[in-house]
Amino acid sequence: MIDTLLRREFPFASLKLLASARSAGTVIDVRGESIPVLEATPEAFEGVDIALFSAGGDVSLRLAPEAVKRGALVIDNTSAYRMAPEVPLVVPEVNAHEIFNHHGIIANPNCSTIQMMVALYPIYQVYGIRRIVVSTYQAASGAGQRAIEELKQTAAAILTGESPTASVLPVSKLEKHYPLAFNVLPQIDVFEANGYTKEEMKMVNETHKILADSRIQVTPTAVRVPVVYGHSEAVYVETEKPFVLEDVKNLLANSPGLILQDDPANQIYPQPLQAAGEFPVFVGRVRKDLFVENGLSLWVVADNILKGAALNAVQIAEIWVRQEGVL
Ligand code: 2RA
Repeated sequence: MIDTLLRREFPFASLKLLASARSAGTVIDVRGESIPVLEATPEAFEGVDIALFSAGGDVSLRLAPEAVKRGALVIDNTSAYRMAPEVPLVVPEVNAHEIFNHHGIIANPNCSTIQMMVALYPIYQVYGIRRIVVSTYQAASGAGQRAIEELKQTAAAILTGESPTASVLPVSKLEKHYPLAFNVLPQIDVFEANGYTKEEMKMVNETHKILADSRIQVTPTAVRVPVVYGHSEAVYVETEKPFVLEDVKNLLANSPGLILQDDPANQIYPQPLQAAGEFPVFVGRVRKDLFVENGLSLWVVADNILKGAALNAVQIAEIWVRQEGVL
């Protein structure tokens, strides 16, 4: 988050770093200035204009209202408020106007939904979308630093002939764990009663809320793959209106936040290793279904930590600052 603020040259006059009591006292160097990390208490939000929250849903539920009470605009990176009707759920390339309908809190969507929305919104606007079938290939970093460490440890164990042990993935709070190295785990977050995981249901519900269209039939399968940074998605859509493939490619090539990387003859297509550390969403392998009249397949890749989290939050803050002259 700090890195993104600096890379985007966000116009902050001062930066306050808040964390749990355990992390308070650490000093972080920002632009050559040593900034102490303070404990996140309700009073700590006094004088804060914009509060970027990314410390888990419980912390957001406890402290976001305190920050709002003290005059801050909260941009929340957790799932705590995403589906609350009075809280806008914003992907700036799609529904930036919602930023101005907030009541103190704006929610940042889940990473896998954000990149899919950036890629699909131009298509939705021009052709309409009836149905989305999406399979994700999600990086370990989506499950946190411990998951990254576990991926590296399990890979090292297998490569040296030891048996890998896992205690974090697929879901740290559950009892059963499986190694991710040289493996693929079709479970991200806990299962719901309908057989879908929470991550998959986020893709359904958040798509409906962001596009303000709950008629779209979304069928997701969310999968963790042994990649450190960068989520990939195989997205299949059925549009309402017929399309010409070249027109769709041109549309995607000229849409905000998107880079078209689609040149099969030269083996050009998005890859997480190349997308890691980058701000845009990359789209490629754009092709027409062989059998279904309005069927279209896409391959969508983005840095889940940047566009899927920090960058999207900072973009929301940028728009707010620009329009409101807050700072
Ligand atoms: C994941 N969706 O990749 C999560 C992170 N928000 O597990």
